Amino acid sequence: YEWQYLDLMRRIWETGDQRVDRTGVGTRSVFGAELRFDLSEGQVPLLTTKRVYWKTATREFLWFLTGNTNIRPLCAQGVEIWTDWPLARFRRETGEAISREDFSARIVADADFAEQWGDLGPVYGKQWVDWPVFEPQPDGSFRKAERGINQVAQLVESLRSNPGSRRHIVEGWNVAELDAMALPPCHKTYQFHVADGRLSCLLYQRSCDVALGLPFNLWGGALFTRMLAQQCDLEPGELVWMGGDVHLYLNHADLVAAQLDRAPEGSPRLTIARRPESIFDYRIEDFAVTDYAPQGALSAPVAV
Ligand code: THF
Repeated sequence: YEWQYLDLMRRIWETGDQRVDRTGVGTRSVFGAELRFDLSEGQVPLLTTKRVYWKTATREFLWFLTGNTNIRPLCAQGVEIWTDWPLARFRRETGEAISREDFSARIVADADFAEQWGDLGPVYGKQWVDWPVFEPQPDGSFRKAERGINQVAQLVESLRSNPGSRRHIVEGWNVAELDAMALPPCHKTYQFHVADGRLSCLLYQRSCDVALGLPFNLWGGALFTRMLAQQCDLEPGELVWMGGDVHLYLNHADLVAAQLDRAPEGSPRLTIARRPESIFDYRIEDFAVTDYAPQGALSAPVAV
């Protein structure tokens, strides 16, 4: 299954069109791609051609489900994959030349500082569990309701009560709030499908950093599907991934060359140790990966 990933990587590197992107780093990209992964019998699309930090990706995913949009709980767990965006804003607005380590430490140590500088705006978590609702008032104006829509809770409910529905969707692309987000959502739409007691997921990603982001996003899609299947008494089916602008950053050339030189080895499995009360009660200790002996880590800089 992992060959699909490597083939996509090779195709982008060899045939993608090159341009200077938003970040100024430059990319090669193709438009429109599809990958499919079997999730039955514990299989997960966890790459073996480099070490993928699946616990980091899991912590990020559980953070989405809390609805929190501040990097503080991530930094407190040693997860720094979102730190660069608040850090860039801090440096830009204060002119202070703080290191990433010191910035992250300050976010963890100082709640007020974190509140002021650690928030990413209404990104994934907020839209997933608290999509804002506006209620019409007698005078014709609109007022923001105290509680928004919990799409994830509704999804669990709809999978249980109406599995055959074609509306099992979690959407991150809140058009009205895009400007307030540090980054508009990349993995913007998750659609679920039940057939023969099997739960499948279609993950649509508008923009995809194939070297750094995609391994995390595939893991996230598989994890979400497994948690939902467990909560709804379904068997895991398939993960279908679709990308819009699917790209490789030009400064990832060394990673690409090294990874395309490797061949997949083994098939990792994901097990979930217990069945929590709800989709919101999973903890990092609940997840275990077996048969995972990845080839060496390949590091590359993230474009901000
Ligand atoms: N922006 C860009 N340019 N790429 C992305 O992958 C990306 N994301 C999120 C938002 N904007 C993005 C952030 N997610 C890593 C992984 C995921 C990220 C950001 C960075 C990363 O650096 N991974 C390294 C190190 C992991 C670690 O230190 O734990 C890796 O080797 O996997 C895609 O959603």
